[in-house]
Amino acid sequence: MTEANQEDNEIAQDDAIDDTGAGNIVDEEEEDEYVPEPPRPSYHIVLVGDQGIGKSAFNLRFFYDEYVDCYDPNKTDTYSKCYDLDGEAIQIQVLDTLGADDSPATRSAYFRNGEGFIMMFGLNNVASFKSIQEYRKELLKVRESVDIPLILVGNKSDVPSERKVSCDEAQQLALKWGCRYFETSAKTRDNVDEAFYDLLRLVKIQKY
Ligand SMILES: Nc1nc2c(ncn2[C@@H]2O[C@H](COP(=O)(O)OP(=O)(O)O)[C@@H](O)[C@H]2O)c(=O)[nH]1
Ligand SMILES: [Mg+2]
Repeated sequence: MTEANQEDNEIAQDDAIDDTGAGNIVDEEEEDEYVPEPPRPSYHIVLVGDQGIGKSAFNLRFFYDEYVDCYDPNKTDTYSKCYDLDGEAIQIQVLDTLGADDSPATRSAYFRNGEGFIMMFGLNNVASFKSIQEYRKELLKVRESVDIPLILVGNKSDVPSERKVSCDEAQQLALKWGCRYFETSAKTRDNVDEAFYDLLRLVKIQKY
């Protein structure tokens, strides 16, 4: 074989190898390799308060940016979504409760297991403002601690003409509890994200 022929032969062999696509197979295998995502930190939030004050509307506004005027008052459910908290992907789970209609055993269970609590009352509803103070006593009793991430929320700020609990009264209560107070509207979305965000940061500080 001449030198030129030998060179041609080597090139032909290289081409033959390339034609098999062997190199590509290796690449594809590497690309297809399954690398599971690390689990996202999870945050278990509980929405507490009397019926009719807007817990479900508040929750659905946060989760789906929808305002639901007539949500089944007897429905208790857990909602879950991925959320960006200060640049970190986290998984939020929110339990939307029934308030007084939950049995004491059910309430004890979510008070025991929740990591952050939205203590809500209706700004147009004095009874719900009293109830939320009772719910907090119950929560503290179950946990045997006062160091629990929670916020106080007065909902329905979009109807100031119906207001029955003053901002000052609510702020005084928040001061006594050592927590932040938010006036929100599930209807207009006012302060809904701010309230959630604040609570999630409190949970993060305590949990991680
Ligand atoms: N004006 C006004 N109405 C609200 C607001 N949030 C809830 N509602 C209404 O209050 C009623 C009870 O709301 P819902 O979310 O079912 O209360 P829940 O029983 O605490 O879950 C519904 O008719 C809602 O449309 C709000 O921010 N503003
Ligand atoms: Mg509800």
